[in-house]
Amino acid sequence: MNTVSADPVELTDLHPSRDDLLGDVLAGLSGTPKRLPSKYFYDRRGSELFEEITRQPEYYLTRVELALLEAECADIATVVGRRVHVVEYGSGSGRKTRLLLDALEDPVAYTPVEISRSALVGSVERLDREFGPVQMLPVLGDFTQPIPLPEPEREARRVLVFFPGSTLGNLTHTEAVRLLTAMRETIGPKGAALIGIDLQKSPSLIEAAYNDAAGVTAAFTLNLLVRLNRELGANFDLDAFRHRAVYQPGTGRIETFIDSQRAQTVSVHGKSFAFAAGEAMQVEYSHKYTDEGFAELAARAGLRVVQGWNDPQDWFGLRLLQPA
Ligand code: SAH
Ligand code: AVI
Repeated sequence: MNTVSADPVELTDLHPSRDDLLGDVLAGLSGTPKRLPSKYFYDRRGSELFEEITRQPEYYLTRVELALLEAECADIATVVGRRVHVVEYGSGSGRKTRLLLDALEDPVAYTPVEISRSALVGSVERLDREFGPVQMLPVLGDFTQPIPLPEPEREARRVLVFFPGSTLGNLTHTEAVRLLTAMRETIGPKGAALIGIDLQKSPSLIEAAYNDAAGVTAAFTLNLLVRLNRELGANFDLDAFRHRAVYQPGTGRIETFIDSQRAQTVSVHGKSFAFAAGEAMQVEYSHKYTDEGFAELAARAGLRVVQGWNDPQDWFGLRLLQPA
Protein backbone atom coordinates (compact mmCIF):
# COMPACT_ATOMS: atom_id res chain seq x y z
CA MET A 1 0.00 0.00 0.00
CA ASN A 2 1.23 3.54 -0.62
CA THR A 3 -0.35 6.92 -0.19
CA VAL A 4 0.02 9.56 -2.88
CA SER A 5 -0.99 13.16 -2.55
CA ALA A 6 -3.95 14.04 -4.78
CA ASP A 7 -3.91 17.56 -3.36
CA PRO A 8 -5.78 18.36 -1.20
CA VAL A 9 -7.10 14.82 -0.75
CA GLU A 10 -4.88 11.80 0.02
CA LEU A 11 -5.62 8.69 -1.98
CA THR A 12 -4.72 5.24 -0.66
CA ASP A 13 -3.63 3.16 -3.64
CA LEU A 14 -3.97 -0.60 -3.14
CA HIS A 15 -3.12 -1.22 -6.85
CA PRO A 16 -6.33 -3.18 -7.52
CA SER A 17 -5.89 -4.37 -11.12
CA ARG A 18 -2.12 -4.40 -11.61
CA ASP A 19 -1.40 -7.81 -10.13
CA ASP A 20 -4.66 -9.63 -10.86
CA LEU A 21 -5.75 -8.74 -14.41
CA LEU A 22 -3.38 -11.05 -16.32
CA GLY A 23 -3.81 -14.04 -13.99
CA ASP A 24 -7.62 -13.69 -13.87
CA VAL A 25 -7.90 -13.34 -17.65
CA LEU A 26 -5.62 -16.29 -18.45
CA ALA A 27 -7.47 -18.46 -15.91
CA GLY A 28 -10.88 -17.32 -17.20
CA LEU A 29 -10.02 -18.02 -20.85
CA SER A 30 -8.59 -21.44 -19.95
CA GLY A 31 -11.86 -22.65 -18.38
CA THR A 32 -14.98 -24.16 -19.94
CA PRO A 33 -17.06 -22.13 -20.51
CA LYS A 34 -14.70 -19.19 -20.92
CA ARG A 35 -15.33 -16.37 -18.41
CA LEU A 36 -14.00 -12.88 -17.71
CA PRO A 37 -14.66 -11.04 -14.41
CA SER A 38 -16.99 -8.04 -14.78
CA LYS A 39 -14.92 -5.90 -12.38
CA TYR A 40 -12.47 -5.38 -15.26
CA PHE A 41 -15.08 -3.46 -17.29
CA TYR A 42 -14.15 -0.30 -15.40
CA ASP A 43 -11.13 1.33 -16.97
CA ARG A 44 -11.48 5.05 -17.82
CA ARG A 45 -13.59 4.35 -20.94
CA GLY A 46 -15.62 1.69 -19.12
CA SER A 47 -16.53 4.14 -16.35
CA GLU A 48 -17.57 6.72 -18.99
CA LEU A 49 -19.69 4.14 -20.82
CA PHE A 50 -21.34 3.05 -17.56
CA GLU A 51 -22.37 6.67 -16.93
CA GLU A 52 -23.80 6.76 -20.46
CA ILE A 53 -25.75 3.56 -19.73
CA THR A 54 -27.33 5.27 -16.71
CA ARG A 55 -28.77 7.89 -19.10
CA GLN A 56 -30.38 5.35 -21.46
CA PRO A 57 -34.20 5.23 -21.26
CA GLU A 58 -34.21 1.43 -20.86
CA TYR A 59 -31.77 1.45 -17.90
CA TYR A 60 -34.30 2.16 -15.16
CA LEU A 61 -32.00 1.20 -12.25
CA THR A 62 -30.19 4.54 -11.75
CA ARG A 63 -33.22 6.71 -12.43
CA VAL A 64 -35.40 4.78 -9.99
CA GLU A 65 -32.78 4.52 -7.24
CA LEU A 66 -31.95 8.25 -7.47
CA ALA A 67 -35.65 9.12 -7.10
CA LEU A 68 -35.96 6.66 -4.21
CA LEU A 69 -32.98 8.21 -2.44
CA GLU A 70 -34.37 11.70 -3.00
CA ALA A 71 -37.70 10.67 -1.50
CA GLU A 72 -36.33 8.70 1.46
CA CYS A 73 -32.94 10.22 2.35
CA ALA A 74 -34.33 12.27 5.24
CA ASP A 75 -35.91 9.16 6.77
CA ILE A 76 -32.75 7.12 6.18
CA ALA A 77 -30.65 9.84 7.83
CA THR A 78 -32.88 9.80 10.91
CA VAL A 79 -32.52 6.03 11.26
CA VAL A 80 -28.75 6.10 10.68
CA GLY A 81 -28.04 8.95 13.10
CA ARG A 82 -25.38 11.63 13.25
CA ARG A 83 -21.57 11.66 12.93
CA VAL A 84 -21.12 8.58 10.75
CA HIS A 85 -18.12 7.48 8.70
CA VAL A 86 -19.61 6.63 5.28
CA VAL A 87 -17.75 3.85 3.43
CA GLU A 88 -18.99 3.35 -0.14
CA TYR A 89 -18.17 0.34 -2.32
CA GLY A 90 -18.07 0.93 -6.09
CA SER A 91 -18.88 4.63 -5.73
CA GLY A 92 -18.57 5.46 -9.45
CA SER A 93 -19.48 9.08 -10.21
CA GLY A 94 -20.75 9.70 -6.66
CA ARG A 95 -24.14 11.03 -7.81
CA LYS A 96 -25.98 9.00 -5.18
CA THR A 97 -23.38 9.81 -2.51
CA ARG A 98 -24.23 13.52 -2.76
CA LEU A 99 -27.82 12.83 -1.79
CA LEU A 100 -26.79 10.73 1.21
CA LEU A 101 -24.07 13.09 2.51
CA ASP A 102 -26.43 16.01 2.10
CA ALA A 103 -29.13 14.33 4.20
CA LEU A 104 -26.90 12.95 6.99
CA GLU A 105 -26.33 15.03 10.13
CA ASP A 106 -22.67 16.02 10.49
CA PRO A 107 -21.05 13.09 8.62
CA VAL A 108 -17.43 12.75 9.76
CA ALA A 109 -15.67 11.15 6.81
CA TYR A 110 -16.25 9.56 3.43
CA THR A 111 -14.27 6.53 2.21
CA PRO A 112 -15.10 5.49 -1.36
CA VAL A 113 -13.57 2.14 -2.33
CA GLU A 114 -13.24 2.08 -6.13
CA ILE A 115 -11.39 -0.05 -8.67
CA SER A 116 -11.56 2.71 -11.33
CA ARG A 117 -8.97 5.44 -10.75
CA SER A 118 -10.65 7.97 -13.06
CA ALA A 119 -14.07 7.51 -11.43
CA LEU A 120 -12.57 7.75 -7.94
CA VAL A 121 -10.49 10.88 -8.54
CA GLY A 122 -13.29 12.68 -10.42
CA SER A 123 -15.96 11.95 -7.81
CA VAL A 124 -13.79 12.82 -4.81
CA GLU A 125 -12.75 16.15 -6.36
CA ARG A 126 -16.41 17.07 -6.83
CA LEU A 127 -17.55 15.84 -3.41
CA ASP A 128 -14.66 17.52 -1.60
CA ARG A 129 -15.64 20.85 -3.14
CA GLU A 130 -19.26 20.38 -2.09
CA PHE A 131 -18.78 18.80 1.36
CA GLY A 132 -15.78 20.66 2.79
CA PRO A 133 -16.15 19.55 6.45
CA VAL A 134 -16.43 15.86 5.51
CA GLN A 135 -12.96 14.28 5.49
CA MET A 136 -12.34 12.51 2.15
CA LEU A 137 -10.41 9.23 2.55
CA PRO A 138 -10.54 7.60 -0.90
CA VAL A 139 -9.22 4.08 -1.46
CA LEU A 140 -8.29 2.80 -4.92
CA GLY A 141 -8.95 -0.87 -4.30
CA ASP A 142 -10.94 -4.01 -5.04
CA PHE A 143 -13.75 -4.43 -2.52
CA THR A 144 -13.63 -8.23 -2.91
CA GLN A 145 -10.19 -8.10 -1.27
CA PRO A 146 -9.43 -7.07 2.36
CA ILE A 147 -9.55 -3.26 2.64
CA PRO A 148 -7.88 -1.65 5.69
CA LEU A 149 -10.30 1.09 6.75
CA PRO A 150 -8.72 4.58 6.98
CA GLU A 151 -9.10 6.23 10.39
CA PRO A 152 -10.88 9.63 10.30
CA GLU A 153 -9.35 12.50 12.31
CA ARG A 154 -12.68 13.11 14.08
CA GLU A 155 -14.16 10.16 15.92
CA ALA A 156 -17.25 8.70 14.25
CA ARG A 157 -20.22 7.27 16.19
CA ARG A 158 -20.62 4.43 13.70
CA VAL A 159 -19.54 3.19 10.28
CA LEU A 160 -22.18 3.14 7.54
CA VAL A 161 -21.36 1.10 4.45
CA PHE A 162 -23.24 2.47 1.42
CA PHE A 163 -23.48 0.05 -1.52
CA PRO A 164 -26.01 1.38 -4.05
CA GLY A 165 -26.62 0.54 -7.71
CA SER A 166 -27.31 -3.18 -7.13
CA THR A 167 -23.58 -3.71 -7.72
CA LEU A 168 -23.95 -6.56 -5.20
CA GLY A 169 -25.93 -8.26 -7.97
CA ASN A 170 -22.79 -8.51 -10.09
CA LEU A 171 -21.50 -11.11 -7.62
CA THR A 172 -22.61 -14.74 -7.40
CA HIS A 173 -24.55 -15.56 -4.21
CA THR A 174 -21.45 -17.21 -2.72
CA GLU A 175 -19.33 -14.13 -3.49
CA ALA A 176 -22.11 -11.85 -2.18
CA VAL A 177 -22.23 -13.69 1.17
CA ARG A 178 -18.44 -13.42 1.39
CA LEU A 179 -18.59 -9.67 0.73
CA LEU A 180 -21.48 -9.12 3.17
CA THR A 181 -19.53 -11.05 5.83
CA ALA A 182 -16.49 -8.81 5.30
CA MET A 183 -18.84 -5.82 5.44
CA ARG A 184 -20.18 -6.99 8.82
CA GLU A 185 -16.62 -7.05 10.12
CA THR A 186 -15.95 -3.57 8.67
CA ILE A 187 -19.01 -1.98 10.29
CA GLY A 188 -18.50 -3.68 13.67
CA PRO A 189 -21.28 -4.30 16.22
CA LYS A 190 -22.63 -0.69 16.13
CA GLY A 191 -22.45 -0.18 12.38
CA ALA A 192 -24.93 -0.49 9.53
CA ALA A 193 -25.00 -1.05 5.77
CA LEU A 194 -27.36 0.54 3.26
CA ILE A 195 -27.59 -1.65 0.15
CA GLY A 196 -29.37 -0.93 -3.15
CA ILE A 197 -30.97 -3.98 -4.75
CA ASP A 198 -32.71 -4.35 -8.08
CA LEU A 199 -35.95 -6.29 -7.49
CA GLN A 200 -37.45 -9.03 -9.67
CA LYS A 201 -39.98 -7.68 -12.17
CA SER A 202 -41.20 -8.28 -15.71
CA PRO A 203 -38.41 -10.08 -17.62
CA SER A 204 -38.95 -7.88 -20.69
CA LEU A 205 -38.20 -4.70 -18.67
CA ILE A 206 -35.07 -6.26 -17.22
CA GLU A 207 -33.83 -7.62 -20.52
CA ALA A 208 -34.38 -4.26 -22.28
CA ALA A 209 -32.22 -2.52 -19.64
CA TYR A 210 -29.23 -4.64 -20.71
CA ASN A 211 -29.89 -4.43 -24.47
CA ASP A 212 -30.49 -0.70 -24.99
CA ALA A 213 -31.45 0.40 -28.48
CA ALA A 214 -28.53 2.83 -28.77
CA GLY A 215 -26.05 0.00 -28.22
CA VAL A 216 -24.29 1.64 -25.25
CA THR A 217 -24.38 -1.53 -23.14
CA ALA A 218 -22.92 -3.49 -26.06
CA ALA A 219 -20.09 -0.93 -26.35
CA PHE A 220 -19.54 -1.16 -22.55
CA THR A 221 -19.28 -4.96 -22.71
CA LEU A 222 -16.97 -5.02 -25.74
CA ASN A 223 -14.75 -2.32 -24.20
CA LEU A 224 -13.43 -5.12 -22.00
CA LEU A 225 -11.78 -6.63 -25.10
CA VAL A 226 -10.40 -3.20 -26.07
CA ARG A 227 -8.86 -3.02 -22.58
CA LEU A 228 -7.31 -6.49 -22.88
CA ASN A 229 -5.86 -5.60 -26.29
CA ARG A 230 -4.27 -2.47 -24.82
CA GLU A 231 -3.17 -3.69 -21.40
CA LEU A 232 -2.33 -7.35 -22.06
CA GLY A 233 -1.19 -7.16 -25.67
CA ALA A 234 -4.19 -9.26 -26.76
CA ASN A 235 -5.48 -9.24 -30.36
CA PHE A 236 -9.28 -9.59 -30.05
CA ASP A 237 -10.89 -8.58 -33.37
CA LEU A 238 -13.71 -6.28 -32.19
CA ASP A 239 -15.79 -7.00 -35.30
CA ALA A 240 -15.73 -10.72 -34.60
CA PHE A 241 -17.37 -10.64 -31.14
CA ARG A 242 -20.88 -9.59 -30.10
CA HIS A 243 -22.64 -8.62 -26.83
CA ARG A 244 -25.65 -10.71 -25.69
CA ALA A 245 -27.61 -10.29 -22.43
CA VAL A 246 -30.34 -12.76 -21.43
CA TYR A 247 -32.60 -12.82 -18.36
CA GLN A 248 -32.93 -16.23 -16.70
CA PRO A 249 -36.12 -16.15 -14.60
CA GLY A 250 -35.09 -19.40 -12.83
CA THR A 251 -31.99 -17.84 -11.29
CA GLY A 252 -33.34 -14.27 -11.38
CA ARG A 253 -30.32 -12.92 -13.14
CA ILE A 254 -29.19 -11.27 -16.34
CA GLU A 255 -26.35 -13.23 -17.87
CA THR A 256 -24.14 -11.27 -20.24
CA PHE A 257 -22.01 -12.99 -22.83
CA ILE A 258 -19.54 -12.02 -25.53
CA ASP A 259 -20.20 -14.38 -28.46
CA SER A 260 -17.55 -15.30 -30.99
CA GLN A 261 -18.97 -14.68 -34.47
CA ARG A 262 -16.70 -17.22 -36.15
CA ALA A 263 -14.07 -19.84 -35.37
CA GLN A 264 -10.93 -17.90 -34.45
CA THR A 265 -7.80 -17.91 -32.32
CA VAL A 266 -6.92 -15.03 -30.02
CA SER A 267 -3.55 -14.41 -28.48
CA VAL A 268 -3.30 -12.93 -24.97
CA HIS A 269 0.15 -12.19 -23.51
CA GLY A 270 1.68 -14.71 -25.93
CA LYS A 271 -0.84 -17.51 -25.14
CA SER A 272 -3.34 -18.74 -27.77
CA PHE A 273 -7.03 -19.35 -27.10
CA ALA A 274 -9.31 -21.03 -29.67
CA PHE A 275 -12.93 -19.88 -29.99
CA ALA A 276 -15.52 -21.98 -31.86
CA ALA A 277 -18.09 -20.24 -34.09
CA GLY A 278 -20.90 -19.11 -31.75
CA GLU A 279 -18.91 -19.84 -28.58
CA ALA A 280 -20.11 -17.74 -25.64
CA MET A 281 -17.78 -16.16 -23.10
CA GLN A 282 -19.61 -15.30 -19.84
CA VAL A 283 -18.70 -11.78 -18.63
CA GLU A 284 -21.32 -10.51 -16.17
CA TYR A 285 -24.18 -11.52 -13.88
CA SER A 286 -26.71 -8.96 -12.70
CA HIS A 287 -28.86 -10.61 -10.04
CA LYS A 288 -32.37 -9.38 -9.35
CA TYR A 289 -33.64 -10.07 -5.85
CA THR A 290 -36.79 -11.00 -3.98
CA ASP A 291 -37.17 -9.73 -0.40
CA GLU A 292 -36.84 -13.25 0.97
CA GLY A 293 -33.83 -14.07 -1.22
CA PHE A 294 -31.96 -10.94 -0.15
CA ALA A 295 -32.80 -11.39 3.56
CA GLU A 296 -31.50 -14.95 3.33
CA LEU A 297 -28.18 -13.80 1.81
CA ALA A 298 -27.85 -11.20 4.60
CA ALA A 299 -28.65 -13.82 7.26
CA ARG A 300 -25.95 -16.15 5.86
CA ALA A 301 -23.52 -13.26 6.46
CA GLY A 302 -24.72 -12.67 10.04
CA LEU A 303 -26.71 -9.55 9.10
CA ARG A 304 -30.42 -8.75 9.39
CA VAL A 305 -32.62 -6.33 7.46
CA VAL A 306 -33.78 -3.70 9.96
CA GLN A 307 -35.59 -1.41 7.52
CA GLY A 308 -36.36 -1.20 3.80
CA TRP A 309 -37.53 1.39 1.30
CA ASN A 310 -38.91 0.67 -2.20
CA ASP A 311 -39.92 2.95 -5.05
CA PRO A 312 -43.71 3.14 -5.65
CA GLN A 313 -43.57 0.38 -8.31
CA ASP A 314 -41.39 -1.98 -6.23
CA TRP A 315 -38.73 -2.00 -8.96
CA PHE A 316 -35.77 -1.13 -6.74
CA GLY A 317 -35.11 -1.27 -3.01
CA LEU A 318 -32.76 0.07 -0.35
CA ARG A 319 -32.19 -2.19 2.65
CA LEU A 320 -30.59 -1.19 5.95
CA LEU A 321 -28.64 -4.07 7.49
CA GLN A 322 -27.19 -4.47 10.97
CA PRO A 323 -25.31 -7.31 12.64
CA ALA A 324 -27.86 -10.00 13.59
N1 SAH B 1 -22.45 3.09 -7.31
C1 SAH B 1 -22.57 3.73 -8.61
C2 SAH B 1 -21.72 3.04 -9.68
C3 SAH B 1 -22.18 1.63 -10.04
S1 SAH B 1 -21.17 0.96 -11.36
C4 SAH B 1 -24.01 3.76 -9.00
O1 SAH B 1 -24.83 3.18 -8.29
O2 SAH B 1 -24.34 4.34 -10.06
C5 SAH B 1 -20.17 -0.14 -10.43
C6 SAH B 1 -18.98 0.60 -9.83
O3 SAH B 1 -18.30 -0.31 -8.99
C7 SAH B 1 -17.99 1.08 -10.87
O4 SAH B 1 -17.62 2.41 -10.61
C8 SAH B 1 -16.81 0.12 -10.74
O5 SAH B 1 -15.59 0.72 -11.05
C9 SAH B 1 -16.91 -0.31 -9.29
N2 SAH B 1 -16.44 -1.67 -9.04
C10 SAH B 1 -16.83 -2.80 -9.67
N3 SAH B 1 -16.23 -3.88 -9.13
C11 SAH B 1 -15.44 -3.40 -8.13
C12 SAH B 1 -14.57 -4.02 -7.20
N4 SAH B 1 -14.39 -5.34 -7.18
N5 SAH B 1 -13.93 -3.23 -6.29
C13 SAH B 1 -14.10 -1.87 -6.31
N6 SAH B 1 -14.91 -1.23 -7.17
C14 SAH B 1 -15.58 -1.99 -8.07
C1 AVI C 1 -22.88 -1.80 -11.83
N1 AVI C 1 -23.88 -2.80 -12.15
C2 AVI C 1 -24.87 -2.93 -11.08
C3 AVI C 1 -24.49 -2.66 -13.48
C4 AVI C 1 -25.62 -3.70 -13.65
O1 AVI C 1 -26.74 -3.27 -13.91
O2 AVI C 1 -25.35 -4.88 -13.50
C5 AVI C 1 -23.46 -2.80 -14.59
C6 AVI C 1 -24.09 -2.88 -15.93
N2 AVI C 1 -23.88 -3.84 -16.81
C7 AVI C 1 -24.59 -3.61 -17.88
N3 AVI C 1 -25.29 -2.50 -17.69
C8 AVI C 1 -24.98 -2.01 -16.47
